[in-house]
Amino acid sequence: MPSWSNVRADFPALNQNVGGKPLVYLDNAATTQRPQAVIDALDRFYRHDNANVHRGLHALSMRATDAYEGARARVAKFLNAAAPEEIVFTRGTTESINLVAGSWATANLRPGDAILLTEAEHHSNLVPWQLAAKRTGASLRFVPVLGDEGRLDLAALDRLLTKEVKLFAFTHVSNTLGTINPAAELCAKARKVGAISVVDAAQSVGHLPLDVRALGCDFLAFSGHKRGGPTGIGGLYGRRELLDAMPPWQGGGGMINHVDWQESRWKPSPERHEAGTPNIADAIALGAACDYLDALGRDKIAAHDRELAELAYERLSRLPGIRLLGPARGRSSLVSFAFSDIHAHDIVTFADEDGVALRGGHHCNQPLMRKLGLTGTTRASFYVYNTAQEIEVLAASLERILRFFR
Ligand code: C6P
Repeated sequence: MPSWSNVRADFPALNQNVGGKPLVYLDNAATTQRPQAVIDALDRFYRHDNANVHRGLHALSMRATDAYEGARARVAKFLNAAAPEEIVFTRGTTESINLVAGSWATANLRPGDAILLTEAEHHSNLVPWQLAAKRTGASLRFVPVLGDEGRLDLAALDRLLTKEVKLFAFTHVSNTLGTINPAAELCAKARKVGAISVVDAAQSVGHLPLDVRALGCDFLAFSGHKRGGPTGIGGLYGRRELLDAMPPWQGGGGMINHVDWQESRWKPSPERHEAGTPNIADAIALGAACDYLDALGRDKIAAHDRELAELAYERLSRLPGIRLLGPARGRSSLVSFAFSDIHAHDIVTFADEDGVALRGGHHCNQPLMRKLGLTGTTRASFYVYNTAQEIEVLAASLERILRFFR
């Protein structure tokens, strides 16, 4: 049973030195570390239960199928979906958004329709819609973000959300600004004009308590690896009637009821959208990550994240010449900043000498960076195992870097 008092001990990769210094891992928005419970779930599956799912009648295949479908039910419970069938396993957020863009958007959008996005979207929630717009003749609209605080311009949103808008896709938490968008309010606004809502929850699932029915979203995309789960697994939550009405976006084994030479008929969701052998072991380990996070307590995780991010924002604001992005308070678990005289890649390289792992660059938000007049930022992002003391190590490292460059 995990507990906050020894949470770091649950994550083996944290227990190492980098360049002779204890590792301070602050690149959690890119990917978190995995707890032993997740590593054990992978190991157990491959040692004891490894077989393909939904196809075999032998003992191992039945055990693998039960564990895989059990993981789907576990993820559904984690998100408070109405049924396990509302969860489609995918490679992650990017693939989930591409699934909706490739299937729902292709089937439903026409010339004259509009797709509404925000200016703070990750490329994974922008490029698939650009492709869908090209295919269907729909246009793209963008809700502006206001200044460095990065909050959405809700007055502009009300003007942009006209009846032509058939789909509103937005990020719950910005991976560059740390802004938390009012997701339930945005979904309600979309519903009012009859638009489908798609929430990019890459940076919120496993950080904020999240309930898809309370949010009132139609689709929600997430990744396992940003919340203690394995890479290569994530999911798409979709309302069941939408998923069942959508055409398949990929064809292959496992998703059909009947195949003939010229035509085939599809299974209902979720199988319809999971062609081919799925990522069985990682889905099962994702279920183990849900158990781990629930045992820690999701309200407590959110409070811990927020406390560290606000502490970091306050501590770093004392560094001369720093430009901090995103709101000072009520922010998500990351702090993003820039210095006009030092490139983000130099900061990340020098911080690495102090054992501090950061990320520098455009964070897959190129248009937003251009709007902010930046080429990139440096980002420190936190998770359950990070501490206030590590923020002091980060601040000391940045002070050393400033002294070196100035
Ligand atoms: N952001 C970051 O360092 P995937 O790669 O499919 O797991 O997640 C894509 C994605 C989508 N939306 C948001 C808001 C994201 O932050 C990400 C991933 C990483 O910020 C890698 S660029």
